[in-house]
Amino acid sequence: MALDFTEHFIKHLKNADRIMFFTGAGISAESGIPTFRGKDGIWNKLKPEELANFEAFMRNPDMVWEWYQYRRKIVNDAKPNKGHLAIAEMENLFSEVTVVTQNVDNLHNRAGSSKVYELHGNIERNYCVDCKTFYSDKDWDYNKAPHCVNCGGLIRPDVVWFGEFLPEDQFMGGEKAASLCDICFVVGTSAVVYPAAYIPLTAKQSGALIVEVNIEHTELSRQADYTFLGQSGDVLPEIVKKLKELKKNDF
Ligand code: BJW
Ligand code: ZN
Repeated sequence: MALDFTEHFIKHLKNADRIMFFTGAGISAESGIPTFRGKDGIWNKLKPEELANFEAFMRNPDMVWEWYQYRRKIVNDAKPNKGHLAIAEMENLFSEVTVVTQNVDNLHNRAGSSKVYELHGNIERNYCVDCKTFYSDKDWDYNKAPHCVNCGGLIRPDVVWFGEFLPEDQFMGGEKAASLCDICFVVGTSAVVYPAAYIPLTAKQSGALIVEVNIEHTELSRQADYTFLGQSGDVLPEIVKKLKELKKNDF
C-alpha cells in the first residue's frame, strides 16, 4: 500500500526524538486475536458485564476462568504480526520509543519492543484474590478456577476488569511518555475505555502530533492530526520504509 505522506508529516517524522504508540485490540487482529467491539468483536456475542468484572468472577468463577483459558489458548497460538514488528523496529530509528498498550496478549514484548506499559494487565499472569500471590498461566491447564497453594483463595487472571483501578505504575508511565513524546501514534483502538483513553489526550495537550492508524474512524479521529485508514500491519511497515528512505537521504 502506498500512503500519502504530506511534507508536514515528513517534517515531524524527521524531527522527532521521542515517539510513543498507544495500542489496542486492532493491532493484534491480524494475529488472529478477535477485537472487543465492532463488526467481529467478541462483545457482539458475549456480554462484558457477565465476564469482565469482579462480581461476575465471584458469582461464577469457573465460567469466567474457562473463558480466559479459551482466550489464553488463542493468544499462546498467535504470533506478533507485521504491525508489532514494525513498532519494535522503530527502536532503531528514534532515540526513544515507548509502547503503551491496552492489550493483555503480550505480543509487543514478544515482538521485541523493550519499553512496554500494560494498562490492562497481562493474560499470561494470574494472582490470588486474597493474598495476591502471583502465578504464571503455565501453572494450570484445566478449566476450573484454581485455588491458591498458600491460602486457598481463588486465582484470577491478572487483567483489569470494569470498575477496577489500572496498575498505577503502568498508567503513570504511560502518562509520562505521553507528556514527553513528539509523536503519539494511536493504533487499533476504539478509544472509548477510560482512563486509558486519556493518554493520547495528554499527548495532544502536551503538544505532540497525534497520528491515528485504524481501519475506520473512531472517537479520537477528531483530535488526530492524521488518520491513516488501513490495517496496522500494512500502514506501520510503510512508515518504517519511509523513515529508512529519509535516513538514507540524510547521508
Ligand atoms: C484495526 C484493525 C487492524 C481492527 N488494524 N485497526 C469515564 C471516565 C473514566 C472511567 C469511565 C468513564 N466512563 C465509564 C468509565 C468506566 C469504564 C469505562 O471506560 N467504560 C466505557 C466502556 C464506557 N472504565 C473502567 O471501568 C476502568 N476502570 C476505572 O475507571 O477505574 C476507576 C474506578 C474504580 C472503581 C470504581 C469506579 C471507577 C477499567 C477498564 C478496564 C477495561 N478492561 C478491558 C478488559 C480487559 C480484560 C480482558 O481482556 O478480558 O480491556 S475492556 C476492553 O476494552 C479491554 C481493552 O483493552 C479495552 C479497549 O478496547 P480496544 O483495545 O480499543 O478494542 P476495541 O475492540 O474497542 O477496538 C478495536 C479497534 O481496532 C477498532 O477501532 C477497530 O476499527 C480497529 N481495528 N482491526 C487497525 N487490522
Ligand atoms: Zn492466596
